[in-house]
Amino acid sequence: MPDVATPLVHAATDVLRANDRGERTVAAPRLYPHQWSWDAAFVAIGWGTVSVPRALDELRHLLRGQWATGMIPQIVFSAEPGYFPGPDRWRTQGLPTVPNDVQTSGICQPAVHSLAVWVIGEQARRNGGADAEAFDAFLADTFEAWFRWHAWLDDARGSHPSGLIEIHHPWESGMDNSPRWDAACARVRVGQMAPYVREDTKHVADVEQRPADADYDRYLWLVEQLVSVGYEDAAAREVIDFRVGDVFFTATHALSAAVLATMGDRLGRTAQARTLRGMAARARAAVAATADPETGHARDFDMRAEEWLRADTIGGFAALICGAEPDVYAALTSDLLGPDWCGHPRLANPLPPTTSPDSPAFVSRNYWRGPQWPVITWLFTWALRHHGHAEAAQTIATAGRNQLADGTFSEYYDAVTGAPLGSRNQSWTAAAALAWATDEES
Ligand code: 2M8
Repeated sequence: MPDVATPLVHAATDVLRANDRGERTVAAPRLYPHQWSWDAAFVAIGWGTVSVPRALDELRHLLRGQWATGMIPQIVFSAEPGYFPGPDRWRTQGLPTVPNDVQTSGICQPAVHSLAVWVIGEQARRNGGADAEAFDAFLADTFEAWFRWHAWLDDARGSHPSGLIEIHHPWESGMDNSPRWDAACARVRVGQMAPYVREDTKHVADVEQRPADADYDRYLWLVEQLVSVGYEDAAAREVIDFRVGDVFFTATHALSAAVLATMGDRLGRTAQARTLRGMAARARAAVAATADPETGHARDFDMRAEEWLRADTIGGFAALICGAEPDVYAALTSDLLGPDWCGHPRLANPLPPTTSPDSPAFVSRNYWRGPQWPVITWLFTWALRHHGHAEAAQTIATAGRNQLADGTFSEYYDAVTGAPLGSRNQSWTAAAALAWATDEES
């Protein structure tokens, strides 16, 4: 627990406790009643500031859903109702690679898990005693599982000559309806499929905050395409309409594989650590190679159309997550803090918007098309500090904490008005508040 238990820390802890279902935390109380992959990683970081054993349980529960391939699925389902699409739409059960005692979706999300293990490990080390012991035992037990996750990404999703990790669904990016995917989504040809009813729009005040129905048609159609090949990796690469090299995902894989390598060395797993460092280096080089010659910002690559995807989004700053040459890193940091991004005069809070306010695709209140997401802000502050830019990290972290002072722990915030949007009491938003409080101590 942070030494200075501020009202914000108390309130954030209460959110996690209310969303706690024993060994897993719902991503949000009504909108997302299951365990999401990258949410669980951030949530575990938040729990780590409250209880290291509880943080480790969160990650262990997520790993119950890991496929035999090594993939960590986007959702580990619970029996709670109210979310669509559920297991009956994903139809993963009974497949040879899928665990038979847990229901999961059939895609993945950004690989921030080993980063979470690292952050929790640092907390455990600071706490010492039983927490340090529990962490060491956890790492020895689960190292192989995290290794297999990165190895699967590198192998099944990293074979394109660009070296970028490919995704087969916008949901795999975690930034579902980001303008990053507009051009690639426009190429998805929706075919015949069973009708469906959305649940998400029943849980938000205004449907304009969520993806459009046309987006959902594509999302569901891509699921059909994956079902048609039994989620087999090589076949999926052939049939899927949406096949994109995701630069932000690639950056999270690079960062996580690098910190997992360091933990592997400590465990004496030197050969695996070397392999992980190789993966991290390849992924980092792939991110660097995407830099737009004009702006220096990272780009995604459409592997179907074989063309770069240009969109002025937070994805452009992917290299800040995985690291880059010092001059490149410094230039990107200054851009992020400058008048086109955090310092843009239209913004209510000087924080990274998910899309540039100057982009024609910017919508200040629509999901990943403009709003600020506290958990993404936290990730950037952690990475900036990790890569030696503590001052920039502190500047953004201070603004990030101010944004959370409204106490709603919202999923995202209107970039222009500052209004809270999406779900209230979103677990990973509470986790970001807790992580910031502890970052200041470390
Ligand atoms: C959002 O995505 C889910 C699908 O995965 C949805 O809209 O139903 C995204 O913000 C994603 O990044 C996040 O992990 C998930 C749960 O918070 O919600």
